Amino acid sequence: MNRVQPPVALTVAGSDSGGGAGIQADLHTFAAHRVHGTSVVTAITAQNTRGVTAAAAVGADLVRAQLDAVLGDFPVAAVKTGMLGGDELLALVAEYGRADRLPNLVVDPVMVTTTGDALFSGDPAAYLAELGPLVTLLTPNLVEARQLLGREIDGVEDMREAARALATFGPRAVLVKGGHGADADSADVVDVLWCDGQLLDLAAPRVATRNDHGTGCTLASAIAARLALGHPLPQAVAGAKVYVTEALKAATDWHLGTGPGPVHHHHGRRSVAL
Ligand code: PXL
Repeated sequence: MNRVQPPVALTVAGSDSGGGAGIQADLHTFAAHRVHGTSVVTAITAQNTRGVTAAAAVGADLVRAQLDAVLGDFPVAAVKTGMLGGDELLALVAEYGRADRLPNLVVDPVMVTTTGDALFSGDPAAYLAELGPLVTLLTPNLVEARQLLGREIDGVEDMREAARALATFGPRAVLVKGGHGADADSADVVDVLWCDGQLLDLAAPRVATRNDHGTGCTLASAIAARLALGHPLPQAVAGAKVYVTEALKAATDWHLGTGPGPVHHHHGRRSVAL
């Protein structure tokens, strides 16, 4: 029996009613890491594997109240942000960051779903201006990195350049993810990590699956969970990538909806009901 209490992580993100992305993916991921998950809900999406049919932002006052409730009581060791919806909640999160209340801050700059639905209505440049210096790790995919920088990014050398450019806005580290890249036929997916002035290419085998809904949320929250557990940043990123690859592999045969379904967050573990 493990009687040691778990570290605490916080996700600030939107709800995905289909349970594959957003808050639900983050809490699954924290639980798989044996980290206690707390959550601040920023938006509610009506969503399944086929797409988003409705969405509403949670008001800034209620988001503030959730942040105060969690941060005023729990020893939060790491924070992940996902869907912030627009400029107002972005500014609110930045306010808590500037007050030093968001340790080990992993920011997934969520802009659109993989099904093409917009999840951020604000100015992409505001992400860097507001949050840049407060961020431990920024995790844009190629689409988000293009929007943040306002230019095309093609190929790994360009991703390295983009990571360097994003790092000038002040984060300790930037992970530019190549998973949705044009080079979909290559055997490996290459992400580029800029960390403490060094560039690293991180390759992982490409998993042939249609069930990739929520992989970005899952990766960012796995990194936050590992930071909460005390892993150094580069190791947290590398370990989280292995976790996501295994979660993708374990769900390849799932048909939980007719569109791209969730990954298997609890792969490798027997049900507690067995
Ligand atoms: O993966 C981006 C994302 C973030 N947050 C919510 C989502 C999605 C993608 O579907 O639904 C709530």
